[in-house]
Amino acid sequence: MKLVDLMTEKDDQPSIREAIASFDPKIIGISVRNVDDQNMENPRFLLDQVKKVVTDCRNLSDAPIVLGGAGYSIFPESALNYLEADMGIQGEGETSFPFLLDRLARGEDLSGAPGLYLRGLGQQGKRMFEKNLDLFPLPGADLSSLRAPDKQEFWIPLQTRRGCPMDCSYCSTAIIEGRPIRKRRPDLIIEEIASHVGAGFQRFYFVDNIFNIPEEYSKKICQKIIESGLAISWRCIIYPSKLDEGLVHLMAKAGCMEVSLGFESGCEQILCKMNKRYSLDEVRRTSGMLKDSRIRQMGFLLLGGPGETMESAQESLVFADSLNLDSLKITIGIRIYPYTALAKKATDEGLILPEDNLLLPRFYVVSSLRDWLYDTIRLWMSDRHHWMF
Ligand code: B12
Ligand code: SF4
Repeated sequence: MKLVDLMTEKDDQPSIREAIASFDPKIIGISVRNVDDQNMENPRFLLDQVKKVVTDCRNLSDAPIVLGGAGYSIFPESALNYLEADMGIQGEGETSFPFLLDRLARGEDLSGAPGLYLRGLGQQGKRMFEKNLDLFPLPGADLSSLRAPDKQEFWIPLQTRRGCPMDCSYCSTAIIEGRPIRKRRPDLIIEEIASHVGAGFQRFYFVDNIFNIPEEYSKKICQKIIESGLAISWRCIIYPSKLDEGLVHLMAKAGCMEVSLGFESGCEQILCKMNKRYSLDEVRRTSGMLKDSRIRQMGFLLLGGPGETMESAQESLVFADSLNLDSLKITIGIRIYPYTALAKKATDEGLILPEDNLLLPRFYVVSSLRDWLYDTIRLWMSDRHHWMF
């Protein structure tokens, strides 16, 4: 087995050529994390680069090419067709990929293989969400050391749980990881962190969709880090409610130095339309507690979606400004993902057709506000250098 990290390569082809020549693989897996950058003004569609990787592999090897990853999982059929690979696995790969390898090695029929899509033949088997995540090994420090020679600077991604029980109107996460939260045993997380610390790493990024839910589990993770005496710093993504003072204190004591705080709007009506389950008071309280504990905050605003008006957008900017965040990322227009409430709304309003291929980035924006939003944000940003979009 050989791992090629194309994220760090300037030119993909030599690395692919070298890897394939070195051991003549029987199968090639490609991880497709991002389809595009969700930027409506100047979208970067990233799959043409991936298609080139698929073509290079095809020209150098007869091995079947399998796709997987978060981006792929949102569009299992259309991404497979677009990229012209042989097959793809939707969702988590730990069970499905070995299952596929086993069937292929035995020359058996692939029908029923969990989460598997074959190009031109569609889905072969129902996808699986393993309840007991502890059955899946964590990557370990050896793999990270290969990827990151500069250990002091690198943020090790670490996932403690999968799934998100929230149901935000525009979000594709449920398609990737499902709704129920599935958690790893905290002891195993600490072991993973300790092995990285032993190898010289000290920065971690908890890539859980929401770090603060369920609260008791988050507290346990923090307590275990504190008890372990591991001197680490870390970041995470939090939901702006359900964060009590006890958890914030534990997070700070355990080394949390920054959170992503995606409150997305400063207008209660818009929050309601996005199906957010918090009020502006809760966001303010959460932000205040984080500030008191000296945890840096990167806020997020998502403007131009259903119901947005000049007034609601202004309210959002005033609200975000009042929080005195360390940084703020503003996105104008909302990327439309299949099977979401936003996709339904966009279809009902005739913005997209039911048969449109959403793999190619489409955005929901109140069209009369589009130019005004860009002009207004640019004006606000001119003297707020910690804001970006
Ligand atoms: C954490 C996170 C971030 C963090 C990353 C921190 C870090 N240091 O890694 C931050 C906040 C920085 C971030 C930024 C962005 N993100 Co982000 N992020 C995520 C998130 C929540 C988790 C990703 C993760 O690490 N998962 C854990 C790992 C273990 O899972 P995994 O990679 O999916 O792998 C599993 C399976 O997919 C499968 N698999 C993976 N590869 C393969 C390969 C094969 C062959 C097989 C068989 C299986 C397989 O098996 C694995 C184990 O089960 C996802 C949402 C989600 N829940 O997936 C969004 C997500 C990936 N991000 C997304 C986006 C758009 C972005 C941004 C472009 C946002 C922006 N506008 O700036 C940037 C891009 C950053 C970049 N350079 O890539 C989108 C991508 C969709 C799209 N349109 O392309 C997602 C899906 C969110 C969403 N629902 O819209 N992100
Ligand atoms: S909380 Fe985040 S991950 Fe969960 S549904 Fe909302 S946007 Fe998606």
